[in-house]
Amino acid sequence: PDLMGIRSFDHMEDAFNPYRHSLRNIDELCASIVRSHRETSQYRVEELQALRWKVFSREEIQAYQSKSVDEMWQYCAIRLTDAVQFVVEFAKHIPGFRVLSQNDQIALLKTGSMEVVLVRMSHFFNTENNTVFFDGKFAGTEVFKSLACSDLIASVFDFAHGMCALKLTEHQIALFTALVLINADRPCLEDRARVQRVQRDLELGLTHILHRDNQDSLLHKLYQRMAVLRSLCSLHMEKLRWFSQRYPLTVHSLFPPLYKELFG
Ligand code: MHQ
Repeated sequence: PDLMGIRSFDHMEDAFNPYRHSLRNIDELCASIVRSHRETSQYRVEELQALRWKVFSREEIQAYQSKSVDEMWQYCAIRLTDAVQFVVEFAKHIPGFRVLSQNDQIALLKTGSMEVVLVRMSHFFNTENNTVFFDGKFAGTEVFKSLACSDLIASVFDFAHGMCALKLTEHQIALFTALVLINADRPCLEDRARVQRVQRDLELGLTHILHRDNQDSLLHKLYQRMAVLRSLCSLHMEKLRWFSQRYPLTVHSLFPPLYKELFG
């Protein structure tokens, strides 16, 4: 009877404050994701701040512009893959990601890693002169001219501009990118229910920190950005198909294996 009493007391306390237990877990989840985000961010904020006005010279821009299409694609694929590698590291540190099957982890990375790179890119973006930190200096859209996909580049820069306008904190970016990655709507998932459970926890986490920051209205805007991300990534895939039809050998023998594994 004593044991029963203790049990029912526990139960009553739970019923009195149903979120007490889960809130502590959510706090821990948020803290862990923020830590993972920090540890896997490619550059440090102070580092980039110091380089903010280091832009490419006219000669350097001309050098990028006079590269051939396939040379520039290969070059950018390598830079992009570097950034993706940090995102893979980030994913591996998210508590809910590790528990998923290998196949589901790969399926989520295939669709989500590029999206996370684009969200992170807004951190390396200078809105005052519309440049992004690329290859050691800040580059405008003209640097990417020889890729021959100016529509994609313009959309990616627009997206970065829009993200910057939201002025997200480091915590908000960490939770948002985790949620971009762990999305139960992605194709080819084996255990969709499990991904859904992790996604729900992350949604609770994001809602929780937005509420704490007094910015509940951001949630809706962030979901809107997710839709834009999806269209940017299908445009990227479309360009890649176009490119690999013209330069199959470049993709086959010169693109980084990870890039081919995720996007090819
Ligand atoms: C990183 C630095 C960086 C490097 C490369 C041609 C191709 C493979 C992809 C930047 C599609 C074009 C990329 C170069 C375009 C979407 C790619 C080309 C952060 C990310 C960033 C700025 C990449 C962003 C996406 C770019 C512009 O630290």
